[in-house]
Amino acid sequence: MSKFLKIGITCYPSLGGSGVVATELGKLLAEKGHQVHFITHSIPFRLGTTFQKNIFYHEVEVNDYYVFKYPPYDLALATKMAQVAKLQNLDILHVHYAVPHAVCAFLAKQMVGDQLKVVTTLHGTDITVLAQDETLKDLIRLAINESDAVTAVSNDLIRETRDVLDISRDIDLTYNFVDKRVYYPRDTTSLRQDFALPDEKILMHISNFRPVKRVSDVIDIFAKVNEEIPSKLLLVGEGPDLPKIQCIINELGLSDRVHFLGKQDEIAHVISLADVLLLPSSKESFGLVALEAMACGVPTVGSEAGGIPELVIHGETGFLAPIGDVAQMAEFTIQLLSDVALGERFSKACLKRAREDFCDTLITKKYEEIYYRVLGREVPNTEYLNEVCG
Ligand code: GMT
Repeated sequence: MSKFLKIGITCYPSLGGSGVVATELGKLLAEKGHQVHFITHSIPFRLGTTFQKNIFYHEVEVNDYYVFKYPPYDLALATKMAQVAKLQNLDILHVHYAVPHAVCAFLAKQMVGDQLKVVTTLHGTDITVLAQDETLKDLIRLAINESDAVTAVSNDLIRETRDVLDISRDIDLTYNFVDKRVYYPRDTTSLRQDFALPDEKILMHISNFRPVKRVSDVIDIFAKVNEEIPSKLLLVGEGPDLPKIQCIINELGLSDRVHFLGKQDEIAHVISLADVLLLPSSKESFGLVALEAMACGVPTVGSEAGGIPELVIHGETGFLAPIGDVAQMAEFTIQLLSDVALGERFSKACLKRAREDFCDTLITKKYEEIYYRVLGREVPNTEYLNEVCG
């Protein structure tokens, strides 16, 4: 029997950290020799379009026959999962985000048989928002209970899954990770002068500008910091709250101090420009962007929401305050920006923590161990599973 596995991956291909993590995981698994089949409605944006060894893409096409008021995407996905699983002899179907992916995987398994093992990774709002909705709750509970393994991206999300769905099954902890070959401090000497004067600091916020991100808190924090320390704010990303945020910035007379960068692909370059990342979310199961910043040596000032405290160590790699406490977050930011030695210490601690505790090699290995476990197979004792981080 081959030590390498055939793994199907379904995720949201075009948005969010869950799609990023799923795609990066698929790429790393393929590099290690596993065969990876992405089953999605479009090519995951982090995958690129050039041919990559061991990576395959299967597009979900939806039948929009005229009798349907809503084209049945979920059924098309479940059928495609089953077809790919049978045709390619998949060992594992790894689905990211419970709705609808874990439910579709459950259906696919009914069509294929128990030899196909389903691993579900919970990412955040699939539990903290959708599982609170009575129209979805029982379905999500079923999909989670019927998965062969369930993982979640923080201990806080594991706790909330158990509480909200009243389930007791094992859930593995699989933190988010970043590719260390991509996320490291970049030289921004020439780029920095496009955004800030030499004596100005750069604060940054990166998100999908949804209400849970509390972007208006970002502006309040920035306004307070800028009164004490000349600074610029770089806003990266787009989303429904962006127009409202633009109005607030204009009303506060801060428009000449804020740059809107829109969506950016080369996040490691962009994030390396920052002296501090602001993440004041009301919900955040992990906060991938804070890890991306950490891996580039940039500390985070943010809220204590969800899994953020598992990632950002208060007083070591950033500062955290209760959700909505913008005065405290501004004070912490001022402290960090005005004390050069403290900033350097935090930056070093960030690099060390990202490398040692959220290493791509380590987390990929953890997922592989889960795959072999649900298949009832020994983890192959080969060097490729024993690489060390650091
Ligand atoms: O849940 C969402 O709002 C979207 C989701 C996503 O697809 O990016 O974000 C969640 O998953 C990320 C990857 O695991 C986490 O880093 C984010 O913290 C989490 N977002 C929330 O919990 C709000």
